Amino acid sequence: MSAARVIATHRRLLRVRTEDGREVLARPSRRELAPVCGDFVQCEFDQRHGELRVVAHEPRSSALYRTNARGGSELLAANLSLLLVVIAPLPRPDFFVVDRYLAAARCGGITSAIVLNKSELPADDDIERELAALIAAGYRCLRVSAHEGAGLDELRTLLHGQTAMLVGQSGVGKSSLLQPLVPHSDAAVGDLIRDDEGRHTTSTTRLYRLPGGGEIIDAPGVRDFAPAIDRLEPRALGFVDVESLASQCRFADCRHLREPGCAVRAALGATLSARRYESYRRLRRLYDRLRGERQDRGDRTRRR
Ligand SMILES: Nc1nc2c(ncn2[C@@H]2O[C@H](COP(=O)(O)OP(=O)(O)O)[C@@H](O)[C@H]2O)c(=O)[nH]1
Ligand SMILES: [Mg+2]
Ligand SMILES: [Zn+2]
Repeated sequence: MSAARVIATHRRLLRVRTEDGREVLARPSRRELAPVCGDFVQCEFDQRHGELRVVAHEPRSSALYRTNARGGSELLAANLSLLLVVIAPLPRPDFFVVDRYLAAARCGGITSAIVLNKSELPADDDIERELAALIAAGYRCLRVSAHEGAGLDELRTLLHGQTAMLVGQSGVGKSSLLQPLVPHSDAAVGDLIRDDEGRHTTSTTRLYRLPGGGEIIDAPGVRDFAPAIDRLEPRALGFVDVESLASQCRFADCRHLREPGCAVRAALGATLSARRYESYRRLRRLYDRLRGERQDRGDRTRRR
């Protein structure tokens, strides 16, 4: 048995870095085992197939989960210390997606920050207003330009010693940011392959070592993102600004919707941005709906 690190995944196919520094292909040994990028794993050599088999993974210090198309929880990456949510003036940011990434990070034990790339392009007032709201909520925001190099030293300093992951909509420049950060990375900018559903995506999630110490994971771009609901802390769903107000609500189980004596609603428009609250409400609705559906499924299974 030998130790390794999962550095890339493409469905069930894995690339791992072994202790002697080789990068080799591997597959999980059993169906139930689904290692992800960032996982520390134990491997065995399968003589019959001439391939490495991952037989177990170490406990995860943090984890980023999403809700998949079937409403289930799906692990995207493990052992991250920093989630960088990348946006750009173009394509236009969807701040509801940004909020949901920040919530997933919060509930997964991962620090997060916002990176505005293509900062040499003008950002309109809407974008500036939303960034100001996120900074007020306590998030750090870096302005960088992969093309012109602005802000990259600050980004390098932030990344030092971290295991970070770049997430965000396709086209914001995640892969472009990798190139100055990881010299000789084979990060393919605009490297498009067709996935099973015929959509264009970058092929894999991949972990790179940073020259100054630390690691960075590039993930395929997404159009939408929702955190896994069973990973969300029920009181504030990972919204840090809601969380800091929730202790003052009259009821301990306040959902911050229509309950009397709600400190979150009382702060609306003052210390809590109306859009952040709307974003919280949408996630709350999804949370209640998916939990309801699970309850129904559970009831049906029990009746059988
Ligand atoms: N103007 C400008 N364009 C950029 C910058 N960074 C990346 N791009 C462009 O944005 C497009 C998408 O970049 P890519 O790195 O593939 O984005 P990803 O989908 O987030 O990985 C490419 O055409 C890049 O050349 C930047 O700092 N400024
Ligand atoms: Mg990319
Ligand atoms: Zn409340």
